[in-house]
Amino acid sequence: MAYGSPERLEDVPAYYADVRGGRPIAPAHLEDLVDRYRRLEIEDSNPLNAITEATRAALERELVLPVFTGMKHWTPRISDAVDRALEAGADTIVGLVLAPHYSRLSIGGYRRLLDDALAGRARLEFIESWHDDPGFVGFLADRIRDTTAHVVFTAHSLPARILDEGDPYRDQLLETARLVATEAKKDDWSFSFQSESPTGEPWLGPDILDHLTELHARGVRDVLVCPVGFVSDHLEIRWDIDTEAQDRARELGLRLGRIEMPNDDPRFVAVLAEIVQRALALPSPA
Ligand code: FEC
Repeated sequence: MAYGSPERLEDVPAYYADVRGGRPIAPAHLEDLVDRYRRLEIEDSNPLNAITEATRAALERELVLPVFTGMKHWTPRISDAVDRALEAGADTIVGLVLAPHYSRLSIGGYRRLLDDALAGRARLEFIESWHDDPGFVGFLADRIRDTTAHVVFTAHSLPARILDEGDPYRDQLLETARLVATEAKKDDWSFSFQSESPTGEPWLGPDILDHLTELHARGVRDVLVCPVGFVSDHLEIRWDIDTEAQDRARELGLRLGRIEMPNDDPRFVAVLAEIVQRALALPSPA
């Protein structure tokens, strides 16, 4: 399962309505979102959904099991994936989200959609989180191992109220960052959030834009961003990091690089396959 992205520019209003779950949308926020997608050149087709499809197809080859894509906020929907799996004769379904950290607001939402669609028609093995999976940690550690820059690990922010609810999201993110830095033998690192939405309530911080300013004030001049809460190139990477954070770094006189995202890298697909095999209690693929 993946977040999903509008297929064409004209889909953005319906997509945003889905993300908002029926709550009102300020026209200025919609205009701003359309503008961000326009600048990513998704006029007639969206390369971001194509990455999810490439990852699905590679995982299917690696597992030698049928793999179906279900999107949280676009098509094919999670319910479409369930229908297709049942039509194909599945009696057990593994639910894997292409996001490693559990929050009730994020993975919990995928799970609710999957449970509702499945309605008990097959056994469900749902993977709640894979933030400390050794293969994933090793994969990211290799992405930062050779850098001499200060590494900033990032993930999507969420409303700060999740902390009062005992949500494990922030702790899991910091755990991934710590494990990756330890494995790569990097002491010079920090963590910040990105992609906060204008919902009118406080979100988890620090936000990466403020964090870059603070790092600059501390004398840091070279930064490598390592997003740990996302696994592919999408709006939040291509816009929030490659455009907005890059602009801020330029203003500050900071060098800012970013790791290549896992996408459908065969080694990353092998990591996903192992996670699925473990959920099924089957031997790892050769
Ligand atoms: O490439 C794309 O087209 C989609 C990129 C995309 C990803 C993504 C991942 C996460 N989100 C999470 C939480 C929230 C919460 C809200 C929210 C809003 C948006 C909007 C867009 C958007 N998100 Fe997203 N998110 C992506 C895109 N997200 C677009 C709406 C406009 C905006 O605010 O910029 C607030 C909803 C509300 O208004 O009530 C909360 C979390 C993740 C990481 C986990 C995952 O991937 O599922 C958490 C990718």
